[in-house]
Parts: sequence; structure tokens; C-alpha cells
Amino acid sequence: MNEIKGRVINVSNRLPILIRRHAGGARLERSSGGLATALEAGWRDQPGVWIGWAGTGPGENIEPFLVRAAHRRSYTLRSVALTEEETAKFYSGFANEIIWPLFHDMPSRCNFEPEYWEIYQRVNRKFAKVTAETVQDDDFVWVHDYHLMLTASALRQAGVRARMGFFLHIPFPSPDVFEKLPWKKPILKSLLEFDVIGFQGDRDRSNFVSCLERLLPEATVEHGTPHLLVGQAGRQTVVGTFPIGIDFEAFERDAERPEIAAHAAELRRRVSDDVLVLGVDRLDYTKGIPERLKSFRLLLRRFPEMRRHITLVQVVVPSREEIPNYKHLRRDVELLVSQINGEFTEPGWVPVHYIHRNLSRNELLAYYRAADIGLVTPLKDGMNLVAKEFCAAQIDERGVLIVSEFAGAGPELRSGAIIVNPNDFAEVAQALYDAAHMSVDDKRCRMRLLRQIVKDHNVHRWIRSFLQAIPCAGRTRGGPVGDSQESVAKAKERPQSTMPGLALVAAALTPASRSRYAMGKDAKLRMMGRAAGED
Ligand code: ADQ
Repeated sequence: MNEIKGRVINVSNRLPILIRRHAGGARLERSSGGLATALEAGWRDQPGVWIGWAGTGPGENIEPFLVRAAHRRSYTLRSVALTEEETAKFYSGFANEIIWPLFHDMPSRCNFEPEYWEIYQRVNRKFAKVTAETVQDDDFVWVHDYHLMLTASALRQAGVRARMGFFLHIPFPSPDVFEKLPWKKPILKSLLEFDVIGFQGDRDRSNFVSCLERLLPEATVEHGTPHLLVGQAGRQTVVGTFPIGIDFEAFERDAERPEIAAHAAELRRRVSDDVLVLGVDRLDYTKGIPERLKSFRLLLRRFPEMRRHITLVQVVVPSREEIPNYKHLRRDVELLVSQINGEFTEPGWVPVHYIHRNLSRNELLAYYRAADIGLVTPLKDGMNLVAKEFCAAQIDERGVLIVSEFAGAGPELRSGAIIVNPNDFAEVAQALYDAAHMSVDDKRCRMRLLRQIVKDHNVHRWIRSFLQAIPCAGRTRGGPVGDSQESVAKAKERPQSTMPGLALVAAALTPASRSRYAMGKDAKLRMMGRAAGED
């Protein structure tokens, strides 16, 4: 990251480690979930600081744990201690009972409790205070996700002059949904205190801009290339699209290991030596698990010849179990699994294998390698890393990916995957049937294309392209943004980079146009020819 003169200070709700108290003391665990997985992989060799919550409260001496955890990493860790009330009302409350469902287009699941907003503001100030104590002027502060949307204004109030960016890992909703939020304006205004804001996909970015146009009409929006430039209250913010990726090489390399191949072969022998379908998710209502199970049931009802020949392995990692909606979801999923198994099980064949626990990386890799079909059907998802991990681990190029059109991964992977609407059970059932009957050549051709996309758009490129957008940004405090043309001209005059030509590099690294990967008929035939030729 040599384009940043100082350090990068990552700030996220959770640190990559979690300190879990138990009767005999405490132990260090890895945080689960997409954000921690991606950042850990991308930041492995980069110096800097990571600020976040380690699962502990005020007054606990966790320094030895942080030092131990930092020992194997290139960056140091600083924790923000949260009280039980803050954990309940900021994390479970505002973040996960309001913003999470709202931003995933599920407003009826929101609990707009006013006290949650008070605590959300307080905790954002807490994160900002620890960050302000850590940061120096030439550092870059990179804040992650919906838990911390108010940190920018708190940091600016604290006099922090460093450049700051924000990346939203989840979707951004349309104005009709966003405007239901009672605290919509302070959130938009605080976001515009960042120098750069990143979204997973174009749809999220254009929803954000539509919200600005409706709710903050005084903001100016300049549609530049590759990013937008938003002016508001005398300052400018670069707004871009940066689809997140995975550490492709690490997944590929690990999936190739002989013990993973042996474990995968063992799984196929024990679970299904015919068609093995795999779902891997946090247990979350946005991931569409009940809908997926209903689609699988429809497949078995509509195509009786598939019975005994297709098996679904559904792996779920327990998540947010203290929130009522999540408890109900677990009950619904388990009921559906038992109904399907009750309806179809025959001696020697159980249609749904249900695993409710955190898998080790090796186990996960073995399942990815063993599977014939990766079934990724969230109702809405910022990106969905499972879709990408499945492709990276498919070194034999024999798996088929079915992915929801409402995941960020949908548009990005559409040229090689089968795209479905997860609410259309018949369509998903048909996609499963088609995938199970796809020719070896077609499968290989599609998977080769998918793996190339995932490889090109890896997590390192995501970090690089985000950081390279910073030089386009700059603070123009002290005076309203006049004519937007003028503000753009000013932005162009400003020193752009600590490295020559960075803006050009950034332009070259923007998410490749979808058309580059669109599998036109000719390209498809060419690739199939090549795949067949290599046989
Ligand atoms: P998440 O909602 O957590 O992330 P996702 O992108 O699917 O979702 O990542 C889940 C991660 O957890 C994957 O790395 C997967 O391997 C791991 N995982 C899932 N089930 C597991 C299990 N049983 N055992 C072990 N590991 C398991 C948020 C957004 C996403 C966005 C990411 C990153 O909601 O849309 O892709 O951040 O930006």
C-alpha cells in the first residue's frame, strides 16, 4: 500500500479475533463472517492498525490477548470495549434489528426503537475516540460497514485531519425503503464526511445517489469516470463501486492439498456419489435458506427420477442467536429439513444433510471440492463470498454455480453461473435439474470462466482499487460547493496522488465492464472448443 504515506487504520465493529470468557478463564477465537474473512485475507501482510470490538467489556484486561493475536499478524490490534447495554442496543439493536433488515429490503422486520439510535450515536463516538487517539495526519482511516456510519462526523468534530474512507459490505436500499429510517438525514450527512465511499455494486451506488437526490437536494453529484464526485457542505466525496473478492490463490492452493482431496472423496463416498448440492451460509433470514429448502423439495416432487440421485448438504453457522428473528429462523429451517427428510428419505438415502456449526477451513474446503452444485440463493446480499470461495476451490472445474440475481455476486458472475430469482421456487428447482444434467464440457467451460473472474477480482485488487480512489478525494472545507462543474475542476487541480499516475491506475482497475465477461455465443463456443480440445 505504498500510495498511503502513513498507515492504514482499519476500523470495524469486530476485530478479527474474539475473546470468549468461560468458567475456567478466556480463550482467543477467530471472528466468523464475510467481513472478517475478507479483511483478514487481504490485510495479512500489510502493516497498520485494526480497531474493533473483541467481544469484551470495560475494565477487562485484554492487552495480553491482543499482543498475542498481533504476534502472527503484520498489524496491531486496538479494542473498543462495549458494555452489555451497548452490545444489546447498538449491535443487536440498531445495527441488526434496524439497519440490517432495512438495507436488505425487509422493513417489516425492523424494530425502530428510539433508544437504539441514542446508543448507536454513543458507540460510534466511542469508536471515533479510540480512532482519534490512534491516527496521525498522514494515515488513512478505513471504516467498514453499517455499524459505524456516524464515525466520520465524530472524527471530524474531534479535529482528525487524516483522509477517511467507508466501505459498505451490505446492500444500500432504494429511496422508498431508505426513507423509512427516522434518522436518515444525519446518517447521509455523516457518510458525506468521508473522502471516499465504496459500495459492492452499481445498484447500491445508484440507490445511494437517488437517496441523496431525494433527501439532500443541496448535494451536487458529478457523474465522472470511473467514480462519482459528491459535493456537500463545502467538501467533496468520491463515491465508487468496489466489488469485494477473496484470496483466490490461497483457496486454490489449499483446495489442492492431498488431505483435502482425500477428505472430499470421503465425503462423496459417505454422502452421495451422485449429485451433491451444497449450501453454506450464516444462519440469517437474508440468505434465503427456507426458500432454498422449498425449492429443493419442489425438485424432488416434480422430478421423481431425481430422488436417490441428488443430495443437499446445507451448512449453517450459528449467527446473532440473541435476536428473536434469528431464533425463529432456526426453528423454521429445522422444521423444513425434517419435513423434507420425512417425506422422501429411503433406506440408504437422506435427501437433506443439515450441519449447524462453524466448520474449520479444511472441512469447508473439502465440502466445496466435493460438491457438484454450489447453491447460493440469498434473498439479498451485498456480495456473498461463498459463491466465490466455491469457484476458487473447484480446481477440477466440474462444479456448477447457481446464484441469486439479488446477491452482488449475481451480476459479477452471471456469464458463467446459472442466475435465479430465489423467490421463484420453480425456477430454482429447474436450475438444479439443469445443472445436474449439464454436459461435462459446458460445466468446465463455465467454471473456467468463473474462476478467471474470481481470480482477477480478488481481495487484493479490491483493497488496491479502494485505496487508489483516495487521491481523487480531498477535503475542501470552508465554503459551499458552488456550481458542480467548478467543484470538479477544483478537484482535478488538487494534488491527486503521492504516486504519479495513480488516478490512471485507479481508472484501469475499476470493476471491469460486465460486457468483458458476458459470455457471448461466439466466446462460449470458442471456450467450449478449447475445453473440448484440451480433453
Ligand atoms: P456475510 O453476510 O457474513 O458478509 P458472506 O459473504 O457469505 O456473508 O461470507 C460468509 C463467510 O463465512 C464466508 O467466508 C464463509 O466461508 C464463512 N462461513 C459460512 N458458513 C460457514 C460455516 N458453517 N463454517 C465456517 N465458515 C462459514 C457480509 C455481507 C456479504 C459480503 C461480505 C464481505 O453480508 O454480502 O460478501 O460481508 O463484504
